[in-house]
Amino acid sequence: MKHEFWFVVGSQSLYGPAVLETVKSRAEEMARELSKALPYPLVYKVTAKSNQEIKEIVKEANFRDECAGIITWCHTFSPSKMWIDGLRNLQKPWCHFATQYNKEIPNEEIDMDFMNLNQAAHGDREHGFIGTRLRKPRKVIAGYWQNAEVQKRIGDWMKAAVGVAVSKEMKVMRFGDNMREVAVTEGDKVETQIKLGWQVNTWAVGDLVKEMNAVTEAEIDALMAEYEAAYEIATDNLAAIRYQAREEIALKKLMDREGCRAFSNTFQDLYGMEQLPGLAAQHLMAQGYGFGAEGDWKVSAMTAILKAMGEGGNGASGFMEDYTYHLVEGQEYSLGAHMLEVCPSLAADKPRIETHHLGIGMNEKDPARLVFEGKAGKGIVVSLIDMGGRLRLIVQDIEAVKPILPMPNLPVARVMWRAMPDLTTGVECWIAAGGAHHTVLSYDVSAEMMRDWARMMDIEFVHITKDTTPEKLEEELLVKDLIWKLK
Ligand SMILES: [Mn+2]
Repeated sequence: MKHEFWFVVGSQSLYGPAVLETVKSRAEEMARELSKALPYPLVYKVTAKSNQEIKEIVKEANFRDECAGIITWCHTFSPSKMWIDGLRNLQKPWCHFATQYNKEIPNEEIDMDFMNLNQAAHGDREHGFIGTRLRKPRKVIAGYWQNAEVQKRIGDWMKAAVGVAVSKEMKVMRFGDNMREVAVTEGDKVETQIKLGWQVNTWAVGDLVKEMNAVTEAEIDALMAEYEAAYEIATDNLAAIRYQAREEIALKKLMDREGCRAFSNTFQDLYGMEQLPGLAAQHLMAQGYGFGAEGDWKVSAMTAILKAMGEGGNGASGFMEDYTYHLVEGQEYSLGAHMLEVCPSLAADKPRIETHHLGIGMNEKDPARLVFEGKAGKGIVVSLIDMGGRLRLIVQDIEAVKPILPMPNLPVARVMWRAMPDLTTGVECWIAAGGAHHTVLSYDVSAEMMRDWARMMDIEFVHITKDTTPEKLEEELLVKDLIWKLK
């Protein structure tokens, strides 16, 4: 799907054709220039002057799949009663860009004609009022349209809006149910489909085994060549790697056939399989598929959504799990890893393929997996939980470091980070908010993008930052619990 955004510029007929012609040509120029700086094209659509024009463009925006959202701006004044019908019916993400064509007030040139043409300062206030009065979720970005930081913020909002489009089309393929007795990986799939659009359905492990048996040696040879190019083979057990290739090919075929871009499985249900998919799941994640272990379909879909939002970014997003802490004073860190399945897009260096014994689950033979250290840098961890009747998205700012210990006997990929505001306060806040042990860790999707995404999806958002205190958070959670019950 090629995504684009539509530029809808507000005005009114009062000004006469000459002014409207200027507005149109400037809006076209701005859309053209902005498209060069933004991650997705901004297409100028209309200078809206009437209720009918606005209704028509909104109808089209709702209907066209390629339209991932609209950006509105009022070059002149644009009376807001004529926006009511359109905005009430708008089903796509909306950004109100409060900007103006000119950067400076021209000292000599400014007169009443200039004032009538360049009225964004009051046009955008009228426009903002109706958005607020309608309680319509939208992003407001103010600033000069040629400013790089402003353009970056619009670009980030676009990525969040693409996350909305991807969410609405999300299909998750499940093999096996949730790990027995685990609570946080559960959730109301019907409510989630209503709210986020996700289609979460199950396929028999036997279907996967059947597909694996149909994979040819030639197909495996081709994927082995890909592995050899991308990773360092650090095991003599090539049969184990070939088995993972067989699993990956079968998983990919099944998902592509059904239009799924995420999957989950569980080590408690591997009938007919020799190895828990490790390398297979990791290499699929590297291609943009979402994954959640132990039946965690929520984290699986979120992984795919963050990967889509970060597309073109310089970092990465991947399925993660909080494993263990280093609690030495001054060196407090979380060690994140998983049994096998950590996405190599998080890797600082070329990952190694290793095979090791795995004692947990129905695993019969030593599974091949990628082992590496995660990158250093600022990032976030994200958890979506079901609060019973509603979803809560929790985002915590983190700072990843090069792991401070080599941990030579740890047979899995590892990422080490400090949660904000500090490790133990951060843990207190995370636990108070109900955040899961499974997360999506991202270096290139920001907390602001996740806030935008949550607003567009109309779900609760909790952000734990360097300034969060357990006391303030406790109050925030109490208030939000009440608000979301009233909603
Ligand atoms: Mn897990």
